[in-house]
Amino acid sequence: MATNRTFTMIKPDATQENHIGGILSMIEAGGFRIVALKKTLLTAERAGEFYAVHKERPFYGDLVKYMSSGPIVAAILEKDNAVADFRTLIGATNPAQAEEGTIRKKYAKSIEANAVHGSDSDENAQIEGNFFFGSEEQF
Ligand code: RTP
Ligand code: MG
Repeated sequence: MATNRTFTMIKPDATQENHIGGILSMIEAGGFRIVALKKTLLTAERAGEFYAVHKERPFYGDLVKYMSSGPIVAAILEKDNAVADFRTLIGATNPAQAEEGTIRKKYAKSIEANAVHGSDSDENAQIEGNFFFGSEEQF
């Protein structure tokens, strides 16, 4: 179920640099409806838990440090084909390869500080959304 939803975070650098509004505007203009939204701070422990799938990757330690370095904005988004369409809207992980018109092309600074997260499957979208939001916070 919930195959029309995805989960995103506006990462610490983009949040710190006042790009929350710009990024949310691109998300809404892209046809996504905001189901849940909050600004919050991940502890290193919580960031490690969120990215546990990447535990064996060489960048895991740096990623956990970066994602807990300042507040993030978490959101659940709704649209037909949400997961795939959102990954198209955000662009490639490495901003050097991100297409014109994508969020990462406009706001990402590096392969790590790449402005936004987007879920990679329907299953993970549901797990990640529920990591941040109770059912009473999703509308
Ligand atoms: P995300 O999960 O944040 O939406 O990004 P993604 O699917 O495009 O990329 P993924 O492979 O899942 O990597 C998760 C995040 O780890 C950081 N990263 N750093 N230093 C590096 O080589 C490297 N590679 C990935 C990025 O912040 C990436 O978004
Ligand atoms: Mg990913």
